[in-house]
Amino acid sequence: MSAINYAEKIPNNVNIGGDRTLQRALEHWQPRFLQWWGEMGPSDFKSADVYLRTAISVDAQGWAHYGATKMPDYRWGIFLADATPERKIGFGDAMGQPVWQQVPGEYRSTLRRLIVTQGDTEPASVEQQRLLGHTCPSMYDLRNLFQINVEEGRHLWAMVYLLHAYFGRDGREEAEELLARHSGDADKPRILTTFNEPMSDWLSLFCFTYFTDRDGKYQLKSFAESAFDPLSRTCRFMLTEEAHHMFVGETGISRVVKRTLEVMKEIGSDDPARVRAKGAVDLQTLQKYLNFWCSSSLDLFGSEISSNSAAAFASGMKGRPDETQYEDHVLRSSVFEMTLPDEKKEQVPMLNALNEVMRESYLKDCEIGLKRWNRMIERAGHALRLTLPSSRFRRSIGPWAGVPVDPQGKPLEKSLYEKRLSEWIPSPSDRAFVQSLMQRVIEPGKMAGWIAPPERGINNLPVEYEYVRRRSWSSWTISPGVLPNGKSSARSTRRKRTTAA
Ligand code: BYC
Repeated sequence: MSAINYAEKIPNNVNIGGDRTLQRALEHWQPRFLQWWGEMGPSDFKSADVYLRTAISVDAQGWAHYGATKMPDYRWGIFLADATPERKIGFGDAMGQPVWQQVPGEYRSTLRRLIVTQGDTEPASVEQQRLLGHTCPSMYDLRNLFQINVEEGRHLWAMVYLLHAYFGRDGREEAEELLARHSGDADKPRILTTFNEPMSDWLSLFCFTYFTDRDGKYQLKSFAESAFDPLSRTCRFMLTEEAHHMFVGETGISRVVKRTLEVMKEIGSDDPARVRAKGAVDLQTLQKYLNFWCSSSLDLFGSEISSNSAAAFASGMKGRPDETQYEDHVLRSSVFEMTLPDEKKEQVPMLNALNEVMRESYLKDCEIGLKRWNRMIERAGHALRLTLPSSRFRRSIGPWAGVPVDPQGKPLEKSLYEKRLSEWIPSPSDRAFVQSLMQRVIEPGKMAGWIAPPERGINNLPVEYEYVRRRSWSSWTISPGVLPNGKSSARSTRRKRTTAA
C-alpha cells in the first residue's frame, strides 16, 4: 500500500484509478491547480532546476527522493500514511468504536469546515511567500523556500482529495473555492487572519515557519487522532513534511542571531543603531518580529472557550495532539480554570477549553527555540534575553481580543497601548530597515551579510552546492511583482540583477 504509483497522471497511493468518477474530478481540478501555481506560486523561477525532495513512498524509512526538478513539473499527488488495521476511536463519546471510513451524515458539515479551513492555509502560505525568491539571502535558502512551497502545494492536494473523495458536489465546489480565495485579497481573503498578513522579507518567513508552521504541526497532530480515518492518515503523512518547515524557521532565526552576535563582537557594542549600521538585525528588532508572528499565530487556536472545539472532540472529529499522553480521553467530568480579563477566574468545562489547552502546550513547544537562541546570546556575554509574548498580547480572537495588554500580559490604558505598540511589534521604519537588508545573493555558498551560513547543506551536500540552477543568472530580470491581491508590489519595477555577497 505504501508504494506510490507515479505512472498515473496524479501520483497516488490510494488507487484513485479504481474510482473513475473521482479520478475524472481530480483530473479536472489538476489544470486549475497548475494555473493557480503559475499565477500565484513562486514568481520568476518556473524554468529553474531546483534540488527538491519528492515523496516516493510513505514508509518511515527512505520516503524521500532528491533531484533537480522544475517546480511546475513537481509530481504533486495524494499520499496517505498506511492504514492501522482495526484502528479504534481513541477519544470522545464514541471512544473504542471502529474509526470511520466514510463521513457520518451528522458530522458532514463540521468536518468539511475543518478540512476547508486546513486546506485554505496551504495555498495561502504559498501566495504570501510568492515574491521572496527575489531577495533570497543565499541559494541554500532559496531552495528551502521552494521546497516548502511545493510541499504546501501538496498539502493542498491532500485536503482536496478528501473533499473530492468524501464530500460529493459540495466538496468539489469547496476545492474550487480554495483556488479562488487569495491571501490579502480585499474581496476574497483567506479564512484565517495570519494567512492574510503580507510577508515581504525573510525575517518574517523565518518567524512564520517557526511559529505558524508550528500551529500547523499542532492542528495536523490533532487531526491525526481523528475518527475519520482518511483524514488521520493524510495528516500523519503531512506531518513528516511539516517538520522541515519548522527546521527552516528555527535554524533561520539561529543563523540571524549568530550573525548579529558576530557583528556585535566586531564593533564591540550592542547598540542597536550601530548593529544596524553594520547591516545586521539588532536583537531588539528580532524581538519585535517574534512578538508579531507569535501573537498572530496564537489566534490560530481559536477562542479560549469554544463550543466548536467541544463538539469536534466529543464526536471524535478532532483530538488533542498525541492523545495517548493523556489519562482522560472523554473529558465529560473535568474542568479547566481559566483567567479571563479583569482577573476573573472561571471554571470552564474541559471540553470547551481545548483550544486553550492546545495553545498552552504550543507555547511550551515554542520555548525550545528561545532557549537555544538565548544560550547563544548568553555565551556571547550579553544580558538581553529574547522572550515569547503573553498569550493575551495583541489577540483578535477570544475574550482577550482587543484588550490592551503589554507583551508580558499586563493590562494598560488603551491610549498608552496604542502609543507603545511600535515598541513591541515592527514599526514601518523597522520594516523598512529589514527590507533594506533584503538584497539577493545567489552565488553558491555565499550568504547575505545579515545571516550566518547554515551548519550543513541539504542531503549531505555541501553548503556551496548549486541548489538552484538557471540557464543564465546574469541576464536575470525580475518581472513585475504582482501580489496575490492583484496589486503591484513595492518591487514592481523591472530591474537588473544586483547581488550582495
Ligand atoms: N482568524 O470557536 P472558535 C497550517 C473563527 S496552520 C480568523 O473560536 P474553533 C499551516 C473560526 O473559524 C493550521 N478566524 O474556534 C501553517 C470560527 O468561524 P466560524 C491550520 C478565526 O472553531 C503554515 C469562529 O472564529 N489548520 O497548517 O474552535 C503554512 C469561532 O471559532 C480564527 C487549522 O486551523 C483566526 N485566527 O477553532 C501552511 C485546523 N480563529 O466557523 C499551513 C482547522 C478562529 O464560526 N481549523 N476563527 O465561521 C480548526 O480546527 C478551527 O477552525 C480553528 C478554530 C482551530 C481555526
